[in-house]
Amino acid sequence: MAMKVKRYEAPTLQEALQHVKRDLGSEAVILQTRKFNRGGVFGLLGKSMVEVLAATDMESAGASAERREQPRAAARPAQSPAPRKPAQTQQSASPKAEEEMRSELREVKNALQTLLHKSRAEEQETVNPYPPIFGSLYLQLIENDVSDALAQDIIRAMDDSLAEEDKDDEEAARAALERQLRRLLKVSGAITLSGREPKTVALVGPTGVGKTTTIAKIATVFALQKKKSVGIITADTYRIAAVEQIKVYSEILDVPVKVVYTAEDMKRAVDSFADRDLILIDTAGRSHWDTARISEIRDLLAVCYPLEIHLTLSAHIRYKDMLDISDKFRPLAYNHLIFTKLDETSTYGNLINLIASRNVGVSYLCFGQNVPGEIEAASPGALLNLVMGKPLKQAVNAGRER
Ligand SMILES: Nc1nc2c(ncn2[C@@H]2O[C@H](COP(=O)(O)OP(=O)(O)OP(=O)(O)O)[C@@H](O)[C@H]2O)c(=O)[nH]1
Ligand SMILES: [Mg+2]
Repeated sequence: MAMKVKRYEAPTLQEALQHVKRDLGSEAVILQTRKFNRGGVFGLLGKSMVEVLAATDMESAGASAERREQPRAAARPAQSPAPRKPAQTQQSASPKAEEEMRSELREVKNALQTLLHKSRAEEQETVNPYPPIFGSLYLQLIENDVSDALAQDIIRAMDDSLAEEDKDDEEAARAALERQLRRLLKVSGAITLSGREPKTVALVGPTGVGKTTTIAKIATVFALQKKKSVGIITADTYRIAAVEQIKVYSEILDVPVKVVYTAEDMKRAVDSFADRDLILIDTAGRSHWDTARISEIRDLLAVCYPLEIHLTLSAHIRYKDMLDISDKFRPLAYNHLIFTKLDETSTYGNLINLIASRNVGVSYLCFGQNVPGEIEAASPGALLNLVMGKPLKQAVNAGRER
């Protein structure tokens, strides 16, 4: 005789038992019941469910299925074919058959016991040890596009950093989250001038991300607000309009601009700005797949070391593209990140994902087309506000740390 063991899930025990009865018949033996949570975050906020393990012998299961299929036949025994032996009649089975059945039932019970031990052990490993506030903070990170892996790392680190008695305290949990985010957020902030030598800063990156606009914004901050002497060099001679664009800004700002075509030109231009506080170098936008053109930029910049190289990225692109771009521009040895077009997205988790995966600090955040303005030196506070879903302007202003 073969046994049939099945697992049933339902929101309540009653419903689960109804399934068992319908499926296996009323002779089914209930071997185990347990409650568990389905879905949610780390098993939190999930739906409470009941699991029932039930067993019956195949014959009675078959009989019950047959009874379900032929309810009328049972009501009219005279017209029906010879009925199958119902499960109850097993009482009249031979002692040998009965012993066989008992021994099989024992085997099934043993097997089930082992299985249940295993699943309990697994359950204990996966059951969430975190309090509900951790679940809602985790959701907040996910809703803001922080990657699942990073969000889980953050929650785990929060858990490690908090004393047991503080874990249910919302304020303590939020403070722990802030600490973890600040730990991850590498920020280099505004360009600092080094003193007697001019600080030389180049912006590189994909096409149309806002390099030229950002150079104009930075030039404004230093030339007009900080009253520093600034020189601009453009190596973007690829598009005719590019030179015109930078010349317009240079006239408005009253900042000299030099156009360079070759490495020798670049060297001369940098030398000619030796008396300046800040030299800003604009480069042509390059597709990150165009390794040959990225190498051209590297050759041009090679003559003006030491310099800071800021990889400029649009904040609204996919995380995968950010990773690809940050990889493909590596030959340029960039040492800072600028995020532009923050105004063209509403979630900022990607910034955190990228910063956490690259050992490069963020210098500036840009959030509009207007020059001057719509640029802010990056700060942990601003990034933190952004990733926690504060409105953009509020986030960057509140993040200002002077
Ligand atoms: N919304 C928004 N638009 C921006 C921002 N920065 C630049 N732009 C716009 O993006 C477009 C391209 O800006 P550019 O400064 O020419 O970009 P680029 O990286 O120099 O472009 P290439 O030199 O062609 O590679 C322009 O329309 C800018 O006004 C920003 O922070 N937010
Ligand atoms: Mg440009």
